[in-house]
Amino acid sequence: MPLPQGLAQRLQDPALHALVMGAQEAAALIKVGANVGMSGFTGAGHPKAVPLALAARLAALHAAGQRDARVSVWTGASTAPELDGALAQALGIEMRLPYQSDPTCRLRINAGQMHYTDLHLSHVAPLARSGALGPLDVAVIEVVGILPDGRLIPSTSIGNNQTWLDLAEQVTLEVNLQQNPALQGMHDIEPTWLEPPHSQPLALRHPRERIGQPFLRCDPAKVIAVVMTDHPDRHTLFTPPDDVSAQIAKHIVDFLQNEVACGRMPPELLPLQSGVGNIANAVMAGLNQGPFEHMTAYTEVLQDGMLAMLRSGKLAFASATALSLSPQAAAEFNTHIDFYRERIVLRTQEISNHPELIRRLGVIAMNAMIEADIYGNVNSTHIMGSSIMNGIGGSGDFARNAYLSIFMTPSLAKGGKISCIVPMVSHHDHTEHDVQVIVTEHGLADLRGLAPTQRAERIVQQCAHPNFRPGLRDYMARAQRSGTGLHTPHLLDEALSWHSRYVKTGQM
Ligand code: 0RQ
Repeated sequence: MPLPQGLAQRLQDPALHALVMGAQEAAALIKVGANVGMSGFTGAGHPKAVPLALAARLAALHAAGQRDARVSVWTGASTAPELDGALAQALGIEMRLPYQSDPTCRLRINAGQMHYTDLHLSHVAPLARSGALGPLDVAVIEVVGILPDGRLIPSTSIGNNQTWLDLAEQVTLEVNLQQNPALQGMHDIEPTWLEPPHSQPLALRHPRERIGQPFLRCDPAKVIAVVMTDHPDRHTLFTPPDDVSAQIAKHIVDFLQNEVACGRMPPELLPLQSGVGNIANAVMAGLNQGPFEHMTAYTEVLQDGMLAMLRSGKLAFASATALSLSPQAAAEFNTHIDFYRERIVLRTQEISNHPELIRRLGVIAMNAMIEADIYGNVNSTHIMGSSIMNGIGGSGDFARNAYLSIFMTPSLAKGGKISCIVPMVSHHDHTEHDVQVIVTEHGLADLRGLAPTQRAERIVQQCAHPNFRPGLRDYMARAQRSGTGLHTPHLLDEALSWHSRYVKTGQM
């Protein structure tokens, strides 16, 4: 049978021709109860057709009364409606890990209808290889193409793909015609890992360096299906920077300028890491307008802001594990892909987020948060202590190991009803020990070298919204008078009262 149009150039390994099939057929090969490792990271490089077909099959089984018609889904990070959304909608997920940002998924998790293990992204592959997560039954991996010798040209994200290909008993490949064949050469896939106590130093000293090959490896005997797709990545729109995010960006640029002036940072800065979301994107826009030249990035996600910095020349090079671009930025990327291939490398997330490398390169970590408390503990994941938003993602990998760890948020949420600076965070992701700088639109609190009560003074003064400063000061003063321990004074009966007040009255 001739290959479907467009697939012949992409699927060059003749041994796999006989395995070409439709998404429904491929989905039918995935057993109920399987652990499925899928590609995908921040809406890029995820399989687009098999998960949808799998969701339809699981929904039909549910409708027929099979209540255990579920699979467990492991990825690199967040995906898109056609993967997380569809499977969650179908009540088809037993366990999801390690990161999601899908509204339906979030709803199901918070309703107790599916499990979610929220992991540091650098921990996922070693945990999976150790066997602690259980066996991986199937990998479903999007690729740009397959070479005559079976090597795989990776897509717009790497994530955990090589690990899933290594561990899975069976492999389904989605060849996506939408992905630009000129992506070939942009990736760096490291050689096989040696596990402790035999692991070796990772020989990267600059974001630009490479330690592997630009292809994913796969044992051809494992491949059970090849599916052709022709669908774009998620391509979420970013909101243009507003006054609040522009102010946050300005505080960070001013602070970094001062770090350079003090000799703590070279003029081109140290490699940048930037988290997900609109604020992180706006900070990159601020840096693009700022005074620094020849910057580099050692990050996990490359959003629009960093792409613009590469285009302007402010950013000389970026290492990441995934692209996460708006439709306009994706078009720009594809039009000038030869330019970007010289300036971007996409790596395995175990490498992009590796503590050894983040520490050695001296990364400046800049991540958004949900709330911080007066002592500088940070909550990145939970609303009012209980409901998951997205997950910790790579923020912990970077914050804990960075040269400089910055967390940022608007001072208010929900139209001013919530203060993002609170007496005590309602969930802990990053402890005070991993948080050096907190920024809101009101100012920047440099917490380095300060004791807890000094940190509290500075955070309230610099970062809290003026409407909430008197309440925070009153709490601090009374906690200090309580005398139960003056290193990090708290009123245990009141520490979370701001959150419970919001839950009861809709206002902190
Ligand atoms: O809720 O959408 O219902 O209005 O939280 O807030 O202001 O849109 O913020 O898009 O920058 O995301 C921390 C979630 C920030 C993100 C977080 C509500 C607010 C809104 C989102 P609505 P914004 P952003 C590397 C780094 C963890 C992973 C990470 C994140 C929603 O940055 O997921 O850093 N980080 N990875 O209204 C109650 C508060 C709130 C609040 C905001 N204090 N209380 N609700 N909200 N503050 C990348 C990866 O790891 C992949």
